[in-house]
Amino acid sequence: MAPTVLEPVKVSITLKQTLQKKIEAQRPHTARLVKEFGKVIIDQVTIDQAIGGARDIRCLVTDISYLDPQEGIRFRGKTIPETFAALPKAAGSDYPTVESFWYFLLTGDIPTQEQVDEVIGEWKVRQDVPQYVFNAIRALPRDSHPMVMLSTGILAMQKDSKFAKAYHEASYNKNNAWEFLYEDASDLVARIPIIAAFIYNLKYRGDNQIPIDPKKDMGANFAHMIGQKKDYEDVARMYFILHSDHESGNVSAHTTHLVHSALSDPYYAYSAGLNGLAGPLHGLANQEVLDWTLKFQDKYCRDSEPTKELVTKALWDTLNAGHVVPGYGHAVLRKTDPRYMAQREFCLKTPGLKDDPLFKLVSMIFEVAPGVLTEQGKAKNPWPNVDAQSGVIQWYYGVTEWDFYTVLFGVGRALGCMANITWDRALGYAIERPKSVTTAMLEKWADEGGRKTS
Ligand code: NMX
Ligand code: MLT
Repeated sequence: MAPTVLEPVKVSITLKQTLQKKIEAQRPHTARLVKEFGKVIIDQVTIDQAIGGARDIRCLVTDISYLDPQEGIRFRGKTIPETFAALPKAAGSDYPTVESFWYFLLTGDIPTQEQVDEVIGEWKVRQDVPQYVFNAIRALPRDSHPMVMLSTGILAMQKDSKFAKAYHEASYNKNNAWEFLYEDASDLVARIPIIAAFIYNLKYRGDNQIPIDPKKDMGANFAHMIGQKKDYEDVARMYFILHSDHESGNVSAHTTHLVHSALSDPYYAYSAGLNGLAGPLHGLANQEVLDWTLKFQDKYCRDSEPTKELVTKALWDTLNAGHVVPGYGHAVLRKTDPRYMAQREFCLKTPGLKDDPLFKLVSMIFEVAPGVLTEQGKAKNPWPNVDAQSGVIQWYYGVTEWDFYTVLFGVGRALGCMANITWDRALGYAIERPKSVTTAMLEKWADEGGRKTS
């Protein structure tokens, strides 16, 4: 692909300088908490948590987003509608650019238009993906899952990691480590949509690659590069922002944080995070939802319209076969995911989409599934999550290759993961190393009525 280098936009204070000020202001808070209040108890651990996926144990710290079980996600203290309302919008659009959101995630500040333009320009310089990355992806069997291709592409870039190189140089220290991390993190978020578009075109458009449009922001350029029309630009912007971050404990964010905590660079760390996102209980659920819905149409509605009765039967058939209902339930949320609602509202306000048969079917599942899951009585949360609604939008706009949907999730999730590990380095977070115990120890503590701490 042709190199794209734009003249840098001049701003009085750059994103990196703003970030530096924020980091310097935050460091004393973290240092004081550890030094003066390090032994203050914030949680306790029970046997079912130790065996059951560390659910709800408070042992990660991030200021980038927080997930309340009832309310859902807040990015830097703002709900989804507040975030969309506050950020400067892309030209001619009701949605913010992804670049403005990146600025906000990293700093907590709402950027000015000038500051957004600086990031857009910076990403244009950073987004030239080395040819060896495309060669590595091209060398994979064409029927590899697109998540394998994305993870491989990200990992391939490791050889040019600025963080890994700096680590072995005399100038590297704990104080400035974040600056090298920031360089890799910014390169990675700028390049991942280009790699994703390359994979899409390689797999589904006969390797018909489309060059970067240097005049477009990230969301608009992604739409352009996968051969979509203008009306997909907001879909891309909304999708990437909504999927960016969900506090630190989810599998992709936690994996990225864990791997980076060994000072593995962002490429190693996010490639690993993507491998976690590719699991059917996590990000792959978005392709599973489409698969389930289309199979439902094929099996139950060949000669009839979908009805609530047929959906109910199909849901029970899924549960009775021992499978999960994809797109429903959550480890933390106990209400409908506001990311589901944001996408549903997008569908309802988009002429054509609101009357689309697949959207109507997804809405019918929304009416029926929570009751079925409640009646079954296993899932702690019977309500839909982000994945139950995202695929139908892609499908409507012609991105019908649903095994690509988790790649889209991975492009968005890079924003949150990269912002988080930039701050991990800024605040000097330690290598992660929880303690394990044996079953015999648990049985002893159970007999004793609890572990004796002395
Ligand atoms: N369909 C059927 N059973 C479910 C569902 C569901 N949608 N959700 C939870 N359960 C079951 C779960 O498998 C478990 O069964 P068992 O005791 O036999 O192991 C029981 O209910 C209790 O699970 P929870 O504590 O409610 O859920 P947990 O925190 O363990 O898991 C999920 C959370 C999201 C993994 C789970 O709800 C699920 O598998 N959902 C379907 C897959 C999905 O949509 N994943 C996407 C999540 C969002 N994302 O993008 O990452
Ligand atoms: C996510 O966005 O990561 C999912 O909703 C899963 C989670 O938060 O655990």
